[in-house]
Amino acid sequence: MLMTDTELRKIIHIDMDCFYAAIEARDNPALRGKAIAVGGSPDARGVVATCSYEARKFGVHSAMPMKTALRLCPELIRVPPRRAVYQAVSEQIQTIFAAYTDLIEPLSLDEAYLDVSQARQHQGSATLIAQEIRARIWQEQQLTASAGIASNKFLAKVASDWHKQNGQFVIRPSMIAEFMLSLPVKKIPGVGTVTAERMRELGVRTCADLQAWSVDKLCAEFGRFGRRLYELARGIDHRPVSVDNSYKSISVEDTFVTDLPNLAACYAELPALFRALEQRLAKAQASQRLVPKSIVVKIRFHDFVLTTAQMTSSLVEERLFLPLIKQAWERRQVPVRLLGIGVHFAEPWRPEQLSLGLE
Ligand code: DCP
Ligand code: MG
Repeated sequence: MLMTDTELRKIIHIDMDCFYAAIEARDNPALRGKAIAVGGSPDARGVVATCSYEARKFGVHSAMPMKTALRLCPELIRVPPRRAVYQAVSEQIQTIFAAYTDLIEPLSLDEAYLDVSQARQHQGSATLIAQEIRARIWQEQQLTASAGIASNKFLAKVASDWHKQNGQFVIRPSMIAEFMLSLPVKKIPGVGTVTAERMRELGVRTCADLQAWSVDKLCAEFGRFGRRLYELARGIDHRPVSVDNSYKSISVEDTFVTDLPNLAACYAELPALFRALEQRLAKAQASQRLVPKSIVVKIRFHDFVLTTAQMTSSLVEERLFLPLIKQAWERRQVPVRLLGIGVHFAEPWRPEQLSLGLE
């Protein structure tokens, strides 16, 4: 049988349940069954990296300021992150995956796509392979994972969320057409809050609603993303499981027709640059989780001398670039012909993750 038809692929998406929080509860029995949040201190404007399901009931969620989390859930127990431990667990889990396939695409420390189309175990049954992987994660790490199984990455990821936690769900090719009808558009990668809201205004809530639109109409409304939306709304996704498609960094820059004479002029260019950077980030983040590691400013002075300034940061905020611009400009204090800003990302499955500043 020819395996060139992408519909025949077998993709598993594995996602650990409450990853950091589950590890903390595993290692400290006193935390089990409690509302806990892993993250930085509320006094240091820390944020929640993740929290237990008990805490989620109170509305606590990832990326929320710890202060807000404690207000919503006064009994919340805060646990500082232990990144080296999470990294080590992640590496252990990767070795389990590697027993089944070489085609592994990690999305973060706790999440990966596996293409098991060629796997030999269990007569190639992706369902049984996923079950065994989850059982081995439990045996070796006493942690639970959820899995989604489908013929492409989009559906596998949707499926892994379906029976969370400690569950798995298969979307068979014969189920796709019906499954898509009721799927909310928010589940489509690349459809964020803003696009979903715009779709809602246009009367589109589910993929069935979107299916009623022609390619032309989709492109007229959503630009180049329209073509992809046409496919995704039908559960079609040809993206391969790629072993390393990670963004190392994203940056934007502008060369000015007239040189920027001073620091204030450089500051004045920041809002436009930052908007462009945000757009690039949003696009990239539609396909993978990117964890910012540091932010950087690049300045080329009128005489073409280049300088950069960077700092460790897991946040990408406009105001954070101001001191970097200052630092870079003050080295020469002459007019500027090019100004750029950017973000470097941690590679979640490599040791650099250890330097990730969550606090
Ligand atoms: N993480 C983080 N900051 C975020 C989101 C996540 O540091 N804004 C970290 C902590 C999580 C881990 O990444 O434990 C995995 O993220 P998930 O989104 O998969 O969340 P969980 O695994 O915690 O929960 P779930 O059971 O919903 O997968
Ligand atoms: Mg997870």
